[in-house]
Amino acid sequence: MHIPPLLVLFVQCVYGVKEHMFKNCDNSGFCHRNRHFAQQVASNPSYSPSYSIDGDSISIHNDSSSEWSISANIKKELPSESDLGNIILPLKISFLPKNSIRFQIDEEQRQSITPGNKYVNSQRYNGTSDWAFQHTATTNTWENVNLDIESSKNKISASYGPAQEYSVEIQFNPIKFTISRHGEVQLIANEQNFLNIEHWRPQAENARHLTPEESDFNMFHDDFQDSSSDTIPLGPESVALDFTFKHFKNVYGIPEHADSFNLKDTTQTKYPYRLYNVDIFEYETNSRLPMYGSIPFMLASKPECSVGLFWINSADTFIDVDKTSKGGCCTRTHWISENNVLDFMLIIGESPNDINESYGAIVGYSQLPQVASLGYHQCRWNYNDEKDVLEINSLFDKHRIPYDYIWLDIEYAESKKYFTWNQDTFPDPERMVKELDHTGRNLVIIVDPHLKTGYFGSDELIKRKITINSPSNNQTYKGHCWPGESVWIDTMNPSSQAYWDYMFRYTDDNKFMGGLTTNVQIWNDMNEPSIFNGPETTSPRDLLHYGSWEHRSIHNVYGLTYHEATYKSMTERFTETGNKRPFILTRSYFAGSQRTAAIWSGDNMSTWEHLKISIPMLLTSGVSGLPFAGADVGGFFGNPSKELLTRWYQTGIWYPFFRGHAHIDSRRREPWVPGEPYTSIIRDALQLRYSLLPVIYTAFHESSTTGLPVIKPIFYENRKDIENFSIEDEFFLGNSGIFVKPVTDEAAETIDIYLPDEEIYYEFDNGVLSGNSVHRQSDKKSVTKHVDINTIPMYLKGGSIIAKKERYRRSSKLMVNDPYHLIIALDKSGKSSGKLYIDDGESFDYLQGESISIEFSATEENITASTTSQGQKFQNSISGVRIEQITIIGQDNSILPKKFLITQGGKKWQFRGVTQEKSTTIKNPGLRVDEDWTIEPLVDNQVHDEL
Ligand code: NBV
Repeated sequence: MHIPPLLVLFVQCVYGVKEHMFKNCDNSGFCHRNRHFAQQVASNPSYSPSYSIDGDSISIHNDSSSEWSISANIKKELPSESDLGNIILPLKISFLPKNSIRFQIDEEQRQSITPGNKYVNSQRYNGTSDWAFQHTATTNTWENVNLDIESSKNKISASYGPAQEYSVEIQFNPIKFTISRHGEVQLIANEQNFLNIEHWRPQAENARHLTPEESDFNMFHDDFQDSSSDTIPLGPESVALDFTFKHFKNVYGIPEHADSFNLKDTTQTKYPYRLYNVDIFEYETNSRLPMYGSIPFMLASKPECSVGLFWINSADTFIDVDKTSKGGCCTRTHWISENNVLDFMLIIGESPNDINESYGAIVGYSQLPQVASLGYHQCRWNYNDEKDVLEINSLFDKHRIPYDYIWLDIEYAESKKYFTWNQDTFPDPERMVKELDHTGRNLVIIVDPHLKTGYFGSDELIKRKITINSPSNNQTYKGHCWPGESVWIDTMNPSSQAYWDYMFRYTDDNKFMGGLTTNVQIWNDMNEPSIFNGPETTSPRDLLHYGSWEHRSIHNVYGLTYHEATYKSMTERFTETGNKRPFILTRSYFAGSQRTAAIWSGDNMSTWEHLKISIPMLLTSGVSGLPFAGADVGGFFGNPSKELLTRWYQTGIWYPFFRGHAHIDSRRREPWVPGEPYTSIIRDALQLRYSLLPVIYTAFHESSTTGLPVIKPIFYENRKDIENFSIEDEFFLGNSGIFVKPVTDEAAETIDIYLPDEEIYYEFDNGVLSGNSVHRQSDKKSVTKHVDINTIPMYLKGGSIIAKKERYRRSSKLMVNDPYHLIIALDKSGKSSGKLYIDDGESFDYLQGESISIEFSATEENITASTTSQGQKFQNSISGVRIEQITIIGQDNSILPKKFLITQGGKKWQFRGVTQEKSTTIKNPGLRVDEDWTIEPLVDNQVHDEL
């Protein structure tokens, strides 16, 4: 490939420090071969694909009215001179709930081959979906059954969806899968004929298997530095396919990368977006290098339609994005994975949230976290001992700063042997945890998957045969990590769970967490897995897992199997201690991780660029179905200036997962360390976060049922304006109407805020409505705001109603019975609406209906709250909770009522509000939160007869 010299320079600057550690497309065998193949195909107009669907092999299954699938064989023709015949690749197309179609392609001959290594499973791995899909979704149901299949000699087509608005066309030769809406093509698989499946062949016969378009680069060995010992026992196995997003200019997703929200063109670099979970500490920004987690899900959206693509593959994957097409024809993408079956899902809908909803119906929506885990988390590597922990705990109180969790990093354990305590520094963990419990605070302890050799933790793994193994003898693999020589638990092995459960048990005979109160949770780090002496900081690809699967096939999902095992063990633990929801933080993740864990963006740095990039990174995570995500506040490596630390807190309060963390060599930087005025500003920011916990929890509840991102990109709110699609430094908080643009520039004096639509936006000043409002001027879509170090640019969109809790408490647990302040922000036509979701915030009882959902609505006639609740237990427990204040804000007070008639629980009473220029406040209206109510405006001297 020819790269212009200027670009080489640019690429080298961007990829300075980390570049040499990780493969790029040029030096990765399977990526190089597939790009080469694609270039050959693209440059040869008379290319005739080797792949076609055998029309005679088609069968359509509709065993019951709700189960549909189509199966067929794809023939791969080998070069004519090779006399090897055809390779048969069975294809299955199934219709999944909510307008998703899944395509799976396997390789038939793998049933009968004998691999070079007798310990290796020679099939193509097809278990990725077993981990990624939520278990209830695997059944093949189709909701809008009106599937109308039409066949002809060269294609089958079917329409589906509400009112048959969607259709799929399966063309046999050349193969093409086309998805349309109202007859208009939206997404095409294999439009460019990049379909390529490297079938099994013995090394000695390789030449006879190659077509003229193929290259044999690194098929049976690996030239890349520390990968050269890879035995590659099954030779080349890659799968690749192109997808064209028709008339879509913008595509999003495929985390994790420290890059822009709207994905970039990658065709002129050797760095396609890469998904390969690695320990990339001190990572650089504006980079397509792989990071700790992988979600092979891409979203494309335009005003009239949205589509999603889920590439169900846990092997090393590169994705080329091509935005060079002329005239806005499309965004083209090329997906290349090292091995496994070729498996993907295409989703279609109107809005981006439709796509999240359909995708989540398959892989599961985000867990509903405990409220406490949405509070502030204070971490550092390390709080040294019990005294240190308890001192930090009381300093928060001294400075009147709320927090919920304090964290222990790897130094708590004796010689980094997880499941032990260093007796000198933590002689009595039970005492410490009880002390935290007094003020409703909690503890998180780190447990990594590498277990030091020579102690019970690892001995037992070896005895039970639940380790990751070496390919040479299928016995325990030993590598290096923090504790020195270590072994790794194989959480793909179902037998690992019982051992893991045992290690986290609550019972007193457990020396680690036995007897510790229920407010202890777990952090899973280094689970890519990170291996210091492994290639690319991770596991050799030919290590073996349960089922004789090579690590190569499951690499990107290993982290999920590990944190899921921890989640299950903690759930088990909590059944002994009272039905609490576990909170697990994981560094490595895959599609589906959202069901059981939160994530953070790993080892960032104390720089303004890292602060800035955290926003697009978290937006990306949210649109990819994993909203419970954060970044280390303050930056992990280095020492932030006081200004940077303050701005980071002001930004961090919007992270769905909000934790301050720091490297062992960095200076202490808890909120009181920078001193005044910074400490007060940070306190205000933290108190603002706590006051908004009801809004944040409501957003999480919505996310846990519909897949909506918790920090929501502005094109989810308004898709009419095309500019909204590339904004990556502003967002909404769920559907609440809270709209934010954090300040992420040093010494900023002004900030330009792009307004998403023509509605009124009411300004907050230090967390309190200021009475000012902004709206788009006809000639300009942005407004310029003056900022100082106190400013967090934040607005409430006209038409919204939110509920805050405004009293300072030491932790969220102590806020449970606090009253609410309702803010009603009228839109241009004098209306607004909003939601509040409440439950006990910590148990699973909400799944039995023990919760209250409240819909608020305001019109000229009245303001109403309408509550829905199935369970009585929770409702009784909050019957004493009141609304202590209602603020109604509008464009001017001429439309604001001043006197009201309130009705609740069969009683009526009158109330007078305090009116200012743009708002009316009703103080202590005496309303309960758990019952419906109505407030009607009265004209000034009107006395209501019924009273
Ligand atoms: O456990 C120590 C650190 C941890 O603080 C950090 O958050 C992780 O991302 N861990 C990585 C290992 C060492 C990193 C240099």
